[in-house]
Amino acid sequence: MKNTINILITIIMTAGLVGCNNSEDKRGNGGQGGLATNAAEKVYVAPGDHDEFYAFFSGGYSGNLTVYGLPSGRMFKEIPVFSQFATSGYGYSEETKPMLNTSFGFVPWDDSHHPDISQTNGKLDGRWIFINGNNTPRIARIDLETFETEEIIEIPNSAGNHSSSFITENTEYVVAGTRFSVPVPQRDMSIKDYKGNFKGAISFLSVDQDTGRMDIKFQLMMPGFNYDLSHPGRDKSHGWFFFTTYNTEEANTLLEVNASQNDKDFIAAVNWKLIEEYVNNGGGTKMPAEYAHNVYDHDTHAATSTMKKEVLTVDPTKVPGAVYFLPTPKSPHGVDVDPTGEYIIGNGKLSADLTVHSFTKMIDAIEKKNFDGEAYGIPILKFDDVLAGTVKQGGLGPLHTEFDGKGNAYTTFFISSEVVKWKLGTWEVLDRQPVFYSVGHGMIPGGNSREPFGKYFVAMNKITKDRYLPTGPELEHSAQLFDITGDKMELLLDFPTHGEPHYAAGIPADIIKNNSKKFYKLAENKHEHATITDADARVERKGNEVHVYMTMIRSHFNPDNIEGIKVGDKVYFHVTNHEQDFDVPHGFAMIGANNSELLIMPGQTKTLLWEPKKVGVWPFYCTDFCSALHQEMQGYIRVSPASSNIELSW
Ligand code: K7E
Ligand code: RUQ
Ligand code: CUA
Repeated sequence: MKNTINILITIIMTAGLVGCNNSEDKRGNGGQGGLATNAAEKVYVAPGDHDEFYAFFSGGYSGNLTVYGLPSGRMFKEIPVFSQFATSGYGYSEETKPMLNTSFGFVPWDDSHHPDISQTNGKLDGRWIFINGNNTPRIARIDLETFETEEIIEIPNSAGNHSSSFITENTEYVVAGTRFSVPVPQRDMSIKDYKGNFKGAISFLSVDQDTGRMDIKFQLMMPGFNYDLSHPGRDKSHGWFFFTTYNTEEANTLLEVNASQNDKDFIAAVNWKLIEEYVNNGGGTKMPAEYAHNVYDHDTHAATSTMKKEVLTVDPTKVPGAVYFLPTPKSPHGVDVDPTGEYIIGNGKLSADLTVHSFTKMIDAIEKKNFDGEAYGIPILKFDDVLAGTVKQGGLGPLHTEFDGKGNAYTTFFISSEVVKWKLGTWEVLDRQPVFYSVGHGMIPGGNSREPFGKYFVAMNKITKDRYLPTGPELEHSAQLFDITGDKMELLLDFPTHGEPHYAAGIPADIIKNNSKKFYKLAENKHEHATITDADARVERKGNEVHVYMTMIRSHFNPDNIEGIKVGDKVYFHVTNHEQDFDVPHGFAMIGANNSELLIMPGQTKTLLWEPKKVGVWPFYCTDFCSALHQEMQGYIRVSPASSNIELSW
């Protein structure tokens, strides 16, 4: 057993090199005689034309979300979520700083992995997109009219918020599962006492259907395994949620070896409807827990952060029938449910085969109470009772599976660096294509819904090596676009991605593009420091705080000369953009300000804090080229010594 593990580990460690040495067929044309002009035509979006799909890529360690067009592979936007973003001043402006507040204080960075788009009746509806922060456990909701982060909620009792942020088919819940089990509540205890004492919290966040507001409805306190990924049941399995586990050995050191002892770990099947009912009837235990809930309001153009004090926890053994374990070979990473809701696919990352469980068989086995013992009071179903089939010779190191809605599944293999297309039900391998190199997730637009749009498959590769012009030791990751409308997948395009996109979510552009916000109405601006008419532009002093109520329009600021500011003052520039037109932002930058600039959209107010340190006359200017007279859009602040008694004037 140990030998097998060591061999697998060696293979895993050399995986990158396998790709690199594969120099014969670097173009990835699968021997089809060069990338056809056909491929170029298929990805060509003529100037002025629009792409057919939006694709939202997680940023991994960039903490953000990037927006691409498919099939062109053009990047349109980076949406700041968990990380400060100088381009727009997100996390720097006074209005957006509260978004990054946590119970640990201001945490302006995270590691974002899995975006998922809201659904109604199992179909993409394009209202919101959710994404997880892995490091300091958080879930964010981004509004798809404004493409702005509207809400971030911290997840207490969690660490490594990885089996997140997947949603149920009416967006009833967004799920956040912990990868690292931890002491609950957190306390000072010996790490050696991990086994049996740490807990794995799986949180179900309810989503208000009008506002999108999230709230932690309950936390299921699972045994101390690692909950790696999750997937909602859908259609016939709607009401269930599936989670992969690894480290059911509960090792606390050298997991590489110690968590690979068991031949099988589990997929945990959670009947959330049953738990919801239990909780609605007063079940569960409230426990103290501190976590931040941050909400951005598009009327006030500002965020507020509230610290919550309590969370409702549920012990799974107190709700009979709520949780079962499905034995699944070889440290499964991804778990994916097909569009019919029948097949639950475990991607055992140390395996060559894929294990597919049957939802129908699972329900039968549960009814017959045919169990194979239990783990911490949770019944374990018999492997053979729930097995639907095995996909043989799949490749090596399966990670994630997507669906085209036509009965086919596409699994990514990290070690053998390929995508394998196979048939649901017959488990027959239909096609395999190399990717360059070492793919993580794949994505088919709508692949997480009942109705996938099975036209393209995007492979998100971890290793780029020779695919682009070299840019020093660090290269951007590479995505590859395949046409999957034929029997064989056809590679169309390579394009670079930003940060580390673990996963992506795609949606037909038609569903959201016509709702996209053009600008904010100035008359509806409810910012507490908005300056709606030029006559209200002014400067006010309160002790050493100075508030500048400033307006901007092509191509000047009002006021643009201010005197009477002193060293030691805290100057708040509340700047309102008076433009009322699509795509006319102005910027505001102040010399020596250590918190980036502001980029202010038409109708919006944003605030920059400046603490002048030096006496002098200091310029500020607009940072966004906005008109032929953009270079004229500037002003001066006179800063006098702290002892001066010059009056404010503007
Ligand atoms: Cu496989 Cu975070 Cu979904 Cu990366 S995870 S690949
Ligand atoms: S200016 S157009 Cu700095 Cu030439 Cu930008
Ligand atoms: Cu306003 Cu440039």
